[in-house]
Amino acid sequence: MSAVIVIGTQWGDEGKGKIVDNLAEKADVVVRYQGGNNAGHTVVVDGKEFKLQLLPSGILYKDKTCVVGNGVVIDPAVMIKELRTMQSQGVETSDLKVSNRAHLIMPYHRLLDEVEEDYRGEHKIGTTKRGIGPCYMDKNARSGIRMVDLMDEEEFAAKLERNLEAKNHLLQAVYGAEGFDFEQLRAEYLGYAQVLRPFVADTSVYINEALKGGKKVLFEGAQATLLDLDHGTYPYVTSSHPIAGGACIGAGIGPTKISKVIGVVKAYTTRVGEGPFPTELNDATGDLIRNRGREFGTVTGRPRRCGWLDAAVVRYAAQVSGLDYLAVTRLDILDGLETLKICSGYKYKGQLIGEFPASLKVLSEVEPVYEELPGWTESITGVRAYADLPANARRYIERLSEIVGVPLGIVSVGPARDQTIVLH
Ligand code: 2SA
Ligand code: GDP
Ligand code: MG
Repeated sequence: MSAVIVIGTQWGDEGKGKIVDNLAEKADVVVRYQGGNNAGHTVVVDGKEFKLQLLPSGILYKDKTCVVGNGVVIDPAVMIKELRTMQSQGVETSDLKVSNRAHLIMPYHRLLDEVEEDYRGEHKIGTTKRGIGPCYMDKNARSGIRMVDLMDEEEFAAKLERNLEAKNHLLQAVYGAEGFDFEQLRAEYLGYAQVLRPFVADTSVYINEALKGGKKVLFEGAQATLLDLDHGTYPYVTSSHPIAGGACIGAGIGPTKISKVIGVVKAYTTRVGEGPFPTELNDATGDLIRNRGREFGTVTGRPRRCGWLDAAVVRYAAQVSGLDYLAVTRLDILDGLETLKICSGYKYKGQLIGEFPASLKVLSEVEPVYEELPGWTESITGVRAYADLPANARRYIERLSEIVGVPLGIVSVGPARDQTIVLH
């Protein structure tokens, strides 16, 4: 391994944090490349639960350098709070590098996220309301404020003034909301600048030098394929690029440097927020999975929508990210279910369709084609070798691998570090 990307293959919360934590043991550098504090990664170490939003999961190791890349949008208040929380939990946080090219989430982004969601009414996206979308909008509109600007008092004040004029107008005139005070925001953010200054660096230079020096770099995706701005279920997506290609842009490395791409697959499917979900279960089985799996948003606490494993979704993820192998998580949550279903494809108006539909109208009308497989009765949380998994559990994930056309690499049977079976 020299440069490995870990991505989510479904709608997020597949357990990427746990898999990254597992792989990070052998890495030197762990990099976040997109998203912001809309992400929630829960990692369990020695029975202790750590919840990460902005910091890479590698932070939990003493000897890893963690990088927050240029593709991430940073709410400085959240980053500082997370650093302090980690420190209070005994985590060493000094070896962190934050890209000088990363964009800043401002309080007006958070407020815009709220008022824009309200304005969408029944067409709401179900965002996390952390200001993610409005921040990426400014980035794309070429009016955003970057970390490098925050490090320069004058530059920051000038950019804030210009932005605030436009944002206050938008908030007040269009949404009837209150605006923000320039002086107050300036002082607040300059306070953050002081705390973050030691971490700010040209992280693309750092990562490329690390790779040249033979270091192992792990790229940690947040959200997932079906939430990708281009390849997800648009417009019910996030505003960044969680797919493997996003790592090159969001970290500043060339595609020729990537050695492997790992797709994390939850053994069933979940989604938070709005948008079509063909294998969703609005019944007792869905409730059972939600309750047993404690499927509630890490950031917002929202109940996650639950459904059968959709291998058509994972096959699509393999297509757009070029997956080398699959890391299947949460297989233990399915313990004791008599029968399991895997969706192998979709029918639309009675016809089998090959490609993953771009049209949400089509996707919301497709009929999943299911294969039924027998479940297993025993608990698998104590299993540590692939051969010791019940035959039906193996059959279930091997069938997934067959449909997707990507080999299995890791099977996770619980949240703890040692509840991991490595096949590759
Ligand atoms: P946003 O806030 O603009 O990124 O929301 C746009 C869509 O992206 C979804 N989204 C997520 N889906 C799953 N997990 C996410 N992280 C948190 C978690 C979510 C939480 O780990 O549980 O706590 O609710 C995440 N972040 C964004 C979001 O639901 C919208 O559909
Ligand atoms: P992420 O956003 O992809 O990192 O996933 P989340 O952290 O939001 O959600 C995954 C949850 O599942 C976390 O609470 C993990 O601790 C937990 N988890 C990860 N792998 C397993 C597993 O194999 N079994 C069980 N029971 N829990 C797991
Ligand atoms: Mg999550």
